[in-house]
Amino acid sequence: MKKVIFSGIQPSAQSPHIGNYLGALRQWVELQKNYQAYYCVVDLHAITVPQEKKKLNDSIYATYAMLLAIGIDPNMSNIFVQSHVRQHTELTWILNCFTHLGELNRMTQFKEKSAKQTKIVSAGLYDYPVLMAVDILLYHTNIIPVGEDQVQHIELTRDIADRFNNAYGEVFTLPTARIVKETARIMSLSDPKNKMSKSDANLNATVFLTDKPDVIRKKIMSAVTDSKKSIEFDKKRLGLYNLLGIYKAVTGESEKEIENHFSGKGYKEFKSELAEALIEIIKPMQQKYTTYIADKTTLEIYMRQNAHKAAIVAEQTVRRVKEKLGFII
Ligand code: ATP
Ligand code: LTN
Repeated sequence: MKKVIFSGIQPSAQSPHIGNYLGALRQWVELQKNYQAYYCVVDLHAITVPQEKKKLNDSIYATYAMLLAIGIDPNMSNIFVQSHVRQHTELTWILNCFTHLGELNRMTQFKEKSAKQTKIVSAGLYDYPVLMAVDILLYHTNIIPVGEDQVQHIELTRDIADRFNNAYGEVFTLPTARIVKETARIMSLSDPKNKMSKSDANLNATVFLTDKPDVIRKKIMSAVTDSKKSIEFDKKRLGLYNLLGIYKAVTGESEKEIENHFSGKGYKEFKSELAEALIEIIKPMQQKYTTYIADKTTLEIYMRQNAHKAAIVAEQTVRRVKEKLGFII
């Protein structure tokens, strides 16, 4: 039996960005070959902060289409939309009752995201990690390929699962995060102290997989660096270090090779080569994306078929949990 992997992405923008891609999505494509994979467009997570109806609807299609375009195969992997599988909300209620307030209070993503909200902070944002735990636990997931920002949520998932198992017997599988260290945290181009994020208000901070070549060039050329000249991997030079990390991830070259290649050259040459390297890997994705997004009927067929299959597994888990609790099923 193949081991199970699960991962999710929020439809919180019109497209994933290169941080999502290098930190997580690129691994999704590789791992689907050897695992039973579930990949989820987590629309219920997206509404934990305010969303506009039309934009959200477009983003769900767009995110789904981009996952196909980067190489997720809907016949090999179960790629589905979270709200299409009702068991996610049902089990969230139950596991809320096995989660401590103190645990949710410690979540750094909640602290960061709630601080950014200008109007209200929803109970959904607070409860976000429990819904995420449910996503993972419903499918008996072994491995979760994610960026570094999600590690704390996965630790909480294990704690909730363990607590339930200890009280009622083995129901849940304890999952493990899978991180690719070098790309686990791609930083913002305009403020390299913060992670690159889909919902960053500053559009120059983020390279989206749908950005046209000229936009990519402009964003990379204006990325914040420093006043030094040499192109070297130096963790203290935050902006440059981030850009070099992206270059390394995209080209597959070693740090030594990269430093040699740019020795005696300056930021302008480095940045323009980085922009071209990015354009090169993004171009084929965009070509496929254009085809997928033009055919919403086919996207909906994939969504429905895969949600149906996911729901069968999810329902078995929910029934098991209810039975353990003493509910009449
Ligand atoms: P939002 O800004 O709406 O919170 P996000 O950009 O953080 O979105 P998610 O949809 O929350 O993106 O994350 C999808 C996947 O991408 C997750 O596995 C997450 O860990 C990973 N990821 C997100 N941002 C980065 C980043 N800057 N570097 C590496 N991985 C990232
Ligand atoms: N919270 C995640 C998205 C997400 C997820 C999941 C990731 C929702 N459910 C389950 C892995 C497993 C994020 O990237 N912000």
